[in-house]
Amino acid sequence: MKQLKSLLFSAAVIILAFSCGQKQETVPMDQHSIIPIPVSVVPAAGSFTLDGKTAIVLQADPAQVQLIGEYLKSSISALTGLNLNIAQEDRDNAIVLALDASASDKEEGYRLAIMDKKVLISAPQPAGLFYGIQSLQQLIPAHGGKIPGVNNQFSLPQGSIEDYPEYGYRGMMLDVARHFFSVEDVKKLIDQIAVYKINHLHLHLSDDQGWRIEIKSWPLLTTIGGANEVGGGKGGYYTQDDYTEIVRYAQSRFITIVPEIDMPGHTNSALNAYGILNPGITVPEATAVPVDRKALGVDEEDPDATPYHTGIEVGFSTLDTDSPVTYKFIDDVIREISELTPGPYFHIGGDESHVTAMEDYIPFIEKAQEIVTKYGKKTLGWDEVAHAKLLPTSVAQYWAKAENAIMAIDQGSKVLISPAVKAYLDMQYDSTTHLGLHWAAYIELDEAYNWDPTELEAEIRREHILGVEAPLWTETITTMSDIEYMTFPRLAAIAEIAWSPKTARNWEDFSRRIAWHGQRWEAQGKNFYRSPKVEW
Ligand code: TNX
Repeated sequence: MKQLKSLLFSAAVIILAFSCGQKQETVPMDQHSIIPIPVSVVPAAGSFTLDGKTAIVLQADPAQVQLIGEYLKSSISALTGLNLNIAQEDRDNAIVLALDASASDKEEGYRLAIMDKKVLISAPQPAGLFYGIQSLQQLIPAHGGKIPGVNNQFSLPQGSIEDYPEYGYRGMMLDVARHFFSVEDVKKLIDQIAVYKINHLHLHLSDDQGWRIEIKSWPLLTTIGGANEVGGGKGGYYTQDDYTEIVRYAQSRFITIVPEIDMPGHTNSALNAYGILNPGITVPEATAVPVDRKALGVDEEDPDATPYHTGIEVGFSTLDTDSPVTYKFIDDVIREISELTPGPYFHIGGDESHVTAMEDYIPFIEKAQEIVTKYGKKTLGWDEVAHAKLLPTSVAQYWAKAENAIMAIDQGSKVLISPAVKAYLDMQYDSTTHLGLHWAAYIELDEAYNWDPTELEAEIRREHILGVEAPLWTETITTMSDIEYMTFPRLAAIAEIAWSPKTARNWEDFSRRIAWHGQRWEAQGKNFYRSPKVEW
């Protein structure tokens, strides 16, 4: 009996030891997997133990940081299963979020110190706290799902990080016009890109195939123009309330929404709705589909309106640049969207207007720019807009032609760097990729990583560059899972180019760090491309 008791006792001891007794190995801070790589990481010996008793302490006006504290709480809960309390008083075993002007002289900078009994994230602005949280989350050795932590304790390496971004504009673009994506999908994407300190989401809200945002003064844009997509599906659109919800959600993740209405080309979805805007363009016959206005609840026929474009050919449409109605139309559209948009930019597109004569294109862009200015926004446009006289506050988005980007610079404008051959997320990874296009290039992960905005052209120098953006065009992309597959891992590479100093970047090290992210994505059920260049 005694023997049996002692046997049971030892068994219990062993089970306890395995189930909750020991702590995990701590990976030292200099072997971290943080993406984008921070400016400076100084490891120290020892660890901090995150457990159910750890508190989140807010050392700032709650109005400014309460939501950030809650974001941290829910992120930690998703990763570890721990449910932390939020408190105001300082104490041991705490993650402290402190607004502190001396933490960094950079607007979006932050400091993260992990000590024996405390984690301190300090920053001059709430945005910096949010970025500090992103780095902290990438030091937590658990990915959610099946949690590897023992005894509900998670061991974080001691050390300190000082960090700030290279560029103030770190963006992604989602084309919701070729295929429409729901508010829920866009929110999910916002959460995914915020992890990589992306701070702008450009929404391509209109194109030949679909008009995706409600304009109250031109209601048929959505009833008719919204009811189509590539392949001829039913499309969809955001009500103004939906758009506002996206804007607010993005704000809570320190992401600015940049709305784009592409003009004067890429406008067939407006010409579907209002024949009065149509200068007499021809929709490619093979993919033209008549609009059944009755079926959409619109009684009047409009013989001047165009058929739907269900294909992916570009460059056949234009607004009538001579007609006063056109300017009334774009004034209304820019006004209504600007009123819903707190961010500083309105993107007027301006690309591939192949059927607009240059002598018409130039004054059109200049007028559109004036209207954007009238409604208090700065103009963004694809690089072709540099043919027009740009305001110094306007920004040209370099996607195709360096000479256009240089023309913009020569006029005193800044450029946003999105070269199709490096930064286009719709380009296939290689010839076997089942989604995407390859007109610009195949872009493997190392190709997406190994470049620098200042090394593309001698004339495009650091001081001319506003930032970097990775666009995802969606001719071939129809689901959230498709979005994830084309976006990850490449967006992480672009994010590192936009955030981290050139001197801190290195492909070998990135390929090691990204493998860790692959594990986290896998645990989170996120789709991504398992590049053969990485040992996942
Ligand atoms: C070019 S990039 C376009 C888009 C297409 C994209 C496909 C740009 C300004 N125009 O209309 O969707 O290629 O990669």
